[in-house]
Amino acid sequence: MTYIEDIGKHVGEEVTLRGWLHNKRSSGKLRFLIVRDGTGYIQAVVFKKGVSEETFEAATELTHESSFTVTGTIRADERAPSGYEMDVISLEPLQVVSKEEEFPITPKEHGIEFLMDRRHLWVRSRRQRAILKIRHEIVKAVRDFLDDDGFTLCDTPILTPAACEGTTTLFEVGYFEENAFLTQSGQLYNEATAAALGKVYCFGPTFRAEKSKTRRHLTEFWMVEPEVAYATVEDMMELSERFISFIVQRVLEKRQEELETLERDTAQLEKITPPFPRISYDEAIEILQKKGSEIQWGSDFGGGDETLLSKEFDKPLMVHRYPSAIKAFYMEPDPERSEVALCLDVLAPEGYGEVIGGGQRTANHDLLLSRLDEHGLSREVFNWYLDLRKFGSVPHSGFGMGIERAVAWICKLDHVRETIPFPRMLYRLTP
Ligand code: NSS
Repeated sequence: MTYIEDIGKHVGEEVTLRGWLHNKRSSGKLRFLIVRDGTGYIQAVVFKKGVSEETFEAATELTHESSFTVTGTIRADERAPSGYEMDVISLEPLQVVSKEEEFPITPKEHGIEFLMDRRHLWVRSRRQRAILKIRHEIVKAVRDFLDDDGFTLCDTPILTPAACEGTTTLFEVGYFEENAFLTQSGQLYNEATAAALGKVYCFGPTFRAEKSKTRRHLTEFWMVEPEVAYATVEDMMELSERFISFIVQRVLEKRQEELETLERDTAQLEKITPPFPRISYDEAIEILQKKGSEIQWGSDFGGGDETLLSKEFDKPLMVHRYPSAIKAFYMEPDPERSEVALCLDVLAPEGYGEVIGGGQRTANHDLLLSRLDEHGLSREVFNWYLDLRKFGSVPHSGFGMGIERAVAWICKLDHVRETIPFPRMLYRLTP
């Protein structure tokens, strides 16, 4: 079987491609078919005198997104966008899209809801394909980086009895006798496996019953979460900058063509190398107030504040030591200043905002117990988690990176809805 991505190895040979009609142009005795097979695009030229009557007729009748196989000889052509063209010998339609019900997505502008309703067909477009290829590259880079850095993948459960990131965004599941929810994060379980294996990560779908309808929020998203025993928040900053830089450089190396399809300014991405700027929450508040934001010390950043901050820097910005009061129950307080937590957020540049959230976890049993109480969380449900503070508790830290936020930034997309094959949002469950 021959795929378009390997076509350069077949110059001068007769090959058969199996694909779909991306586009067609006719001119007298010639039919120019743009064939796509998922791996690439190539122009196939049908010359009336070079083929049977049936093949010429089939090429003439072929409609947008019809499926077919086509056999021909491959020729190098400098003018062709892919560098190659096919001179068609024969063509066999498999399923021809009826002229009465044409493929709904055409080169003309469609509204976003129209496209989202047809996401199952929209994924075939050149632009969506480029985004999904880059998403795949990012996922692979994430795994390669962590695997080569000594991390062990430890999958964490999706069905859980407890909240990790606050009770306001929990998805309830009615099946078990006790309360059950879809996981918001694998972190709590990572903390257990980190005490067993040292450096671990989980990477799976996570769920937030977000009531917010923003360009950064999905209700179902994929998060990669490394967790390291004996690590501090400073270690996490160092890990974050190496991690993000590796991913961006890998995409630049492997996905030039797709970045070009998206017209991504790659000069911005080339700058993404360690070290990244680091500022405290206090300093961030000062910057924001100088920029005219109304924000006061003690408030969490809104999307607008994050955008303002991340536009100030051309590398990801690491903000550390937020007020404990606005962070999750498990955050370790700064021993020098107990009102702030040893946590970090990484804000992507070009206005993208938070891509990573994490920090150091409370190691002390009694402190953790009082935090659970303050947050109205059940001691019983967290019994096993408290155990980790009874049996060889150590300082430990980790973070989570949302894959869709990373894809949106690296591809420079307006909204996370295009970063995942089938997005789930407040008002979107289909297709
Ligand atoms: O809530 S986070 O800030 N942190 C955690 O869940 C920690 N328990 C992770 C950890 O330390 N192991 O979420 C982490 C990241 C955040 O920076 C975003 O990139 C992404 O997860 N995230 C989201 N992406 C898309 N949609 C939504 N709703 C969303 N929420 C978080």
